[in-house]
Amino acid sequence: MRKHTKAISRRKFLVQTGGIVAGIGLPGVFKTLSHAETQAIREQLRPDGKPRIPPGQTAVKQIRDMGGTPPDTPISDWRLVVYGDVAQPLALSLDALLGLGVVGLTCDIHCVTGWTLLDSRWSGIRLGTLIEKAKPVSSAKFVSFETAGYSANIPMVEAVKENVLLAHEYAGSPLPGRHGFPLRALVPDRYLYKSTKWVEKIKITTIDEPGYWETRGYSNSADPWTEDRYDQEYTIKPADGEQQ
Ligand SMILES: Nc1nc2c(c(=O)[nH]1)N[C@H]1C(S)=C(S)[C@@H](COP(=O)(O)O)O[C@H]1N2
Ligand SMILES: [Mo]
Repeated sequence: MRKHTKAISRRKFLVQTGGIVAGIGLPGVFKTLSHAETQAIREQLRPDGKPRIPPGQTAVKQIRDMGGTPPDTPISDWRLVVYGDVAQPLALSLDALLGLGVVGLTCDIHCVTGWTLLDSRWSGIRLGTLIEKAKPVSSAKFVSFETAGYSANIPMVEAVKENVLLAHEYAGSPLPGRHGFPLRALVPDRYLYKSTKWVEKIKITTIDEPGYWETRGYSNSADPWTEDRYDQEYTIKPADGEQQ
């Protein structure tokens, strides 16, 4: 595990974040699949042999709006900036970005608060395509997705996977504002806090830079199949049942 442990008091932590409950997962009523539907899907495996529904997750029928605050950039000024340890920094309009080649993707998504949405439909450009264009230096091993007040980081090996997108459409329509219009990161095989909404900058680095939740007690790796939800070295752990 990484050494980004911060020793802050639980009280300060809760004051800073509004509490994990209100911060990362807004509680609320949401429709889950029926018991029979869930049982059937629990037997399904992905092509890589992992279960469709990762341990500790419940399948839901609809994407949940998990909140967050969009930046106030006017859409006419919007550019996606790619910077950091790259030979070719980029600043692309949405049209220029989409000109790199839009692909569709149907995937399952997993929120650390416990919901999984199966077969969600997205389109966008592959992050790998963009990274290639920016020509990272050979020692660049990490990618951060940044927007005002939020960021998330993933390793380069994950970033270049085929199912990692910068998505501009959800379920056949432009992203709704609350889900990241005009563009969000989509990293289906990590807990969804890695998938920065309203992404404006992609930073490519040689040293890992833990993002918003990664510096507030959540796992840096965020692997749903090992239930890697919390940073084991973090000094403050949420009590059982506190998430949700
Ligand atoms: N900019 C930004 N992106 C964000 C967040 C946020 O608060 N701000 N929340 C993250 C978390 S914790 C989750 S679960 C997903 C939720 O995405 P959704 O609201 O589209 O379901 O967005 C992620 N991306
Ligand atoms: Mo989340």
